[in-house]
Amino acid sequence: MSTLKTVLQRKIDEHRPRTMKLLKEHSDVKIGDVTIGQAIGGARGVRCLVTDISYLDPMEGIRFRGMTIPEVFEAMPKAPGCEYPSVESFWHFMLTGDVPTMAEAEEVIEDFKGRAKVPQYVFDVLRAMPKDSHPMAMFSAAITSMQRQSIFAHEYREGLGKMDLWGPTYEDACNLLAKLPTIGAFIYRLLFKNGDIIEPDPDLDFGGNFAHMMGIDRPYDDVARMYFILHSDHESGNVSAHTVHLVASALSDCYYALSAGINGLAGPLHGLANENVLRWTQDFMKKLGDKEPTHEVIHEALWATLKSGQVVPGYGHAVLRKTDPRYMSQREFCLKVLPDYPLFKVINAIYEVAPDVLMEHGKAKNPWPNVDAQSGVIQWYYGVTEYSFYTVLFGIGRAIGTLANVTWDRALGYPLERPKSLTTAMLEEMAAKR
Ligand code: CMX
Repeated sequence: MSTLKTVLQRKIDEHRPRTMKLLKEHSDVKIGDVTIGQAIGGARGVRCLVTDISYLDPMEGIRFRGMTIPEVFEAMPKAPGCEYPSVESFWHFMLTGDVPTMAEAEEVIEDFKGRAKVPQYVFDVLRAMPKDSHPMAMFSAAITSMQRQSIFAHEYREGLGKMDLWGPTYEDACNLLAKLPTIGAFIYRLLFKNGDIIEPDPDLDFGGNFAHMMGIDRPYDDVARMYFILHSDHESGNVSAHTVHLVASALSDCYYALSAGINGLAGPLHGLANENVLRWTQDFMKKLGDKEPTHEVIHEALWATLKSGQVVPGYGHAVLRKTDPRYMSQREFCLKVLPDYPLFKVINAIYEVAPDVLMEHGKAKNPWPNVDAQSGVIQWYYGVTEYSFYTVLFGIGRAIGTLANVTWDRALGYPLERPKSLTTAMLEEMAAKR
């Protein structure tokens, strides 16, 4: 067994009694109430999910396994010449909560290399899809098409016991995750580079190989590592993470569960917002022509969007109540690498104007930018100007967190998710009684 799987086994053995004790001795302890507003309003703030992999504080933002984003980037081992840690080392960290040594990180990198080969039929499926298919539809289809390879589905059919199901889940998660850079880059080059596919380089890590297959030079490998890690997880209630958890709770395997989550990520209120930020900004710049993107014209354009009934993409959040630290992390990257890039200047000017406009508008509970407001400009700078591809990048990252969660869901024997619904008449009756 690999070092990672051995450490994971030990962590699972240590953790199981904690969950069992909570279930057996404290099942009836209340952790919240649910109001009619929450039942109709998308279950905002309802505490009914458990994960130890990440936690989102409304004011502080995300912590992965208890660490802030800067702490993660600082602590994780990095290959010589790289400023960001490998995705593989982060995978080790997300699964176990332990910062891996360089040797442990290297072992996961080698392990992933052995799992990365994408079967030919996946490429055939992608080639058979119409060229105007959205990259997210293609990404989801590619993942679903590989379901036949699920070790979990096979071992479940063979009668593997409930508490052993995490083993094949882990195998599926690693097998699937390791293939995603090749699938993502294939979709990109098939749709946008005349099908001129670049073969993977078996010597490279997850991020390095992705950059290579995209056909983009260094430091895009580091950009890819940063991007995938930043987008990996945002606790469990967001649409993509919750969908993966929900679907996997039916003991659907990682392939079914992740493709379902990818479909949720493709919504404009969720991951697709990063595509829409660039679409909005490019439209704005086109209309602007030679004019300066002054605060006044940005103010006007934002109000035009709001008055047309649309949301300002990249701003607001269901949980966060301050600027997203994932936004800040990417902004710091931009300030260091591309401070004078015109598109960054516009994105920055929007940041200076949009929160006030949204506050004046008076609807959004959080007027501050989220991760999606800042990610596209970095891609654009490195030549990835086809913004319909951006959410695939988000999806590759999101797979890290959601697949780690599904592995733990099976390790702790979490049951089928099945909240209860009520009718409108029942709510009316309850409201009349108060
Ligand atoms: N522009 C305009 N209106 C906004 C807004 C924005 N950026 N953010 C919120 N609002 C509006 C909502 O549409 C809602 O209006 P109605 O009462 O008319 O329905 C009102 O403000 C209250 O919403 P909220 O409680 O502040 O936010 P929600 O939890 O309902 O929604 C989110 C959160 C992210 C969907 C919303 O802020 C939004 O639509 N933002 C723009 C899209 C976006 O950037 N999504 C990406 C989020 C991060 C991610 O998942 O990738």
